[in-house]
Amino acid sequence: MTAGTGRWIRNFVDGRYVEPDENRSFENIDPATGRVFARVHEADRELVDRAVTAARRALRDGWATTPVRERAALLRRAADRIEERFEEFVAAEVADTGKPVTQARQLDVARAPANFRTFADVAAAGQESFLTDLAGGRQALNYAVRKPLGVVAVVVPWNLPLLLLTWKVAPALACGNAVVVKPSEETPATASLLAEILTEVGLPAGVYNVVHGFGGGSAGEFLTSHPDIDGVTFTGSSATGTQVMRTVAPRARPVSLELGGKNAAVVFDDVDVDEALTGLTKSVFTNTGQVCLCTERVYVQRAIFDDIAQGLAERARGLRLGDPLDAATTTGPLISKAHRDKVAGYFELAEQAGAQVLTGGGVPQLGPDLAGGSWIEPTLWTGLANTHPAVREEIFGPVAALIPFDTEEEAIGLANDTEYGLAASVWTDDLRRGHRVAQAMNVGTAWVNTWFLRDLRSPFGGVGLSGLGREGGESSLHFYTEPTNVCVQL
Ligand code: NAD
Ligand code: 6OD
Repeated sequence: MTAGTGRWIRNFVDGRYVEPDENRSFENIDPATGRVFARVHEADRELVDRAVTAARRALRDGWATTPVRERAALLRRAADRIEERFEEFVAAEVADTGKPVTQARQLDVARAPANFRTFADVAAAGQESFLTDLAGGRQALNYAVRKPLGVVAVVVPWNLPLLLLTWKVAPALACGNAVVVKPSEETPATASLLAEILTEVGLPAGVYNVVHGFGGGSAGEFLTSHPDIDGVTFTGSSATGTQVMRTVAPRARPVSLELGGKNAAVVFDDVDVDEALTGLTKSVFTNTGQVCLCTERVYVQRAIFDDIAQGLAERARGLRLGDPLDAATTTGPLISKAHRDKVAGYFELAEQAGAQVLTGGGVPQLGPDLAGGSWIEPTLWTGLANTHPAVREEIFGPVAALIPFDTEEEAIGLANDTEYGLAASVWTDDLRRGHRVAQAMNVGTAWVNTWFLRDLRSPFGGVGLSGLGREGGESSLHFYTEPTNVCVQL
């Protein structure tokens, strides 16, 4: 380590870690303490170009035509190796994000091997084929041959770094693509660590590359504007996603966009209040509200509005903020001071509009060790109109507004009155109503009596400002391949 701050997080290009350049580097901050825990080498345009060139060469050298069973076997070995080095990934993820170690173990890192295994299985699926009836009783056989898309740019955010990275890298590799990955500047560690695993299990050089840096004017833009990429898969904010779409548009490359959300929970008065509160607590506060699927709008049928409002506030007060490495901690900090300023800005806006603050609304005092971290109190409001910015805009923090409703129709109208459309959850004991309301939600995923329950074979994505396209199961196979239809007259 030459920068005097602990260690380097390095780029990985063409099967090797790149020697870091101190003059082109930035700090990696632990958001729980505000302390620098590593330096990151920022890739310049030339290094991004080397990564794309290496990826192209690796495809030509045979990765694209490697039999799918060999690719799948390699992915399964990667899953095994991640499990063997599980605690290293947990430590890196916790240091990068400040998230509670229990969550990192149960959700973030656990999903990486699951992503690799799922897409190893899914990739072995067959090809589409069908017969066309022709005049005179003849027929034509049509079949589609799916080929790798090619060099895929993978750009991901900071909230679930390894989970979201492997959610894209696993299907891309399973389908025979080569990837250049641009992790978030806030959370670069696990993408670089994953390079070690993929090398150990025999992935050819150039198939997995990592370039670190920022967005505009840095590695993110250098990569997505590179003339030799064949597609971009992006997860992040709606504003950046639409910018990436513009960048890629002149070359008409496919994009998959998984963007922001302003997700609703709709709670009917037939529920078991205690069970609904357990689900709502999870959906509002998991990962300090920094999951694109988190609930920020809670619509509650009037008869149980007070019970849910008071009960949820009590659960929020029971959350334990503190040392991420303490197994009893439930809630970590926000990712950065800048993000905390943004969230706190909504606290002010809500209070100016006369919202009642059921709990929270400030910055907690957590003692000297954590004083430099970007902590914020879990916060709940009532009394806000559905038109207020805190109810319309994605905040991405541990916050929600509770709003009463009387009828099912009104609840559907309120929940769908948004530019976003990522996810919703419906809480009811009446299963017919559950199906009816879930199907009426204008979203990519609607849960009934649960939240963030994932079968990785199902299509995942959003509508409106929440994104474009679907990934997961066969949807991933479709995005990460290009079909050539062959038509043979019989
Ligand atoms: P962001 O859009 O700021 O950044 C995402 C990534 O894009 C980062 O790696 C960043 O460096 C890069 N980037 C920024 N500007 C770029 C540019 N001009 N060109 C190319 N790359 C660029 O998002 P964030 O703050 O890291 O993440 C939080 C957001 O992500 C929230 O809006 C959240 O809802 C969304 N998100 C969505 C999903 C989903 O599946 N729909 C999942 C997780 C997070
Ligand atoms: O579970 C997933 O596969 C997924 N893409 C989750 C996204 C979470 C957003 O923060």
